[in-house]
Amino acid sequence: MATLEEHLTDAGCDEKLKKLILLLSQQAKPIKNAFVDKQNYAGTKNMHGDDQIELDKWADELLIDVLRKSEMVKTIASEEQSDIIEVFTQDKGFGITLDPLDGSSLIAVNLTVGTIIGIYGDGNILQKGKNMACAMYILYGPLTTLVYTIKKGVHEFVMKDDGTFELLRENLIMPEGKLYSPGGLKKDHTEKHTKFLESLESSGHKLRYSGSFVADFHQILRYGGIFSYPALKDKESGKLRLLFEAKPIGFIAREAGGEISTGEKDILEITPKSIDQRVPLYVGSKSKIQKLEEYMRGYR
Ligand code: P6P
Repeated sequence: MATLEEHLTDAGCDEKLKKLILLLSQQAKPIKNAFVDKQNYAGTKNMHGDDQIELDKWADELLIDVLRKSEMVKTIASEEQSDIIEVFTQDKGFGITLDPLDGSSLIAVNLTVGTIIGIYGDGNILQKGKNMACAMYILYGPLTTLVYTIKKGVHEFVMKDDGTFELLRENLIMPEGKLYSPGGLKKDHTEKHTKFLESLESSGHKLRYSGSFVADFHQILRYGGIFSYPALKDKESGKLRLLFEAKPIGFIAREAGGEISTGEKDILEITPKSIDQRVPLYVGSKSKIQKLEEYMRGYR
């Protein structure tokens, strides 16, 4: 089966972008190897108020370091950093958004977590998600896998012992499906969201929720359905981050025939106002998102 490098070459991927994607993929093995002895809480919080484990910080530093040294990157924003990092040696280059270890608290209970990456060709990470050059994620689960798109389909690879990636599935298309992932506490759900979830249950949808967005999304990508982390009664922007989670995952969802929405509008059309911006988020099968938006817009 094709390697990630062969697949990118066959897809006609821009040489520098290919080099960058491969460089990022090569960090999967060292990050996975660090799982065993870096899972204690570091006693610090990130800008979003999330408690950091040692691995959050270690993976973040590793990725930022290799990106700085790559001489291909102008701008880096990470969920674990409070400010945008301008790589001053570069007057042009790619912009990168990182969620180094989404769902990291689940490592302690041996559940799947992942690295979510967005890549912007002109270095501007504060533009609409639809303009991305690439979105990818690495899942550290029973297998270590990598999913990427450069708007030429969505493709999945599995990591081999030597840390290289081999094609597992090509041109993934999100099925209609019948899974749903209901983020947030029920007591904090708005009435209209509660009624939406009830409609999914009454139409036979099955609940699947792990607490790692990237892992829960991957299940929706493969089996179909809808993931939600909605506006809450006390947090109208919900919990998930526009830059680090919503835009890259939405870019992949769209390319696989799915959609991503705030419930009212397309998240890939939102121009971020700040790097810590949160958005209410529904991502899943196109028809489900379309029905959801009609329902939410018409709700009285
Ligand atoms: P809750 C992980 O911390 C995360 O950012 C997402 O990966 C996940 O979907 C969500 O938060 C889980 O939040 O409130 O269910 O713990």
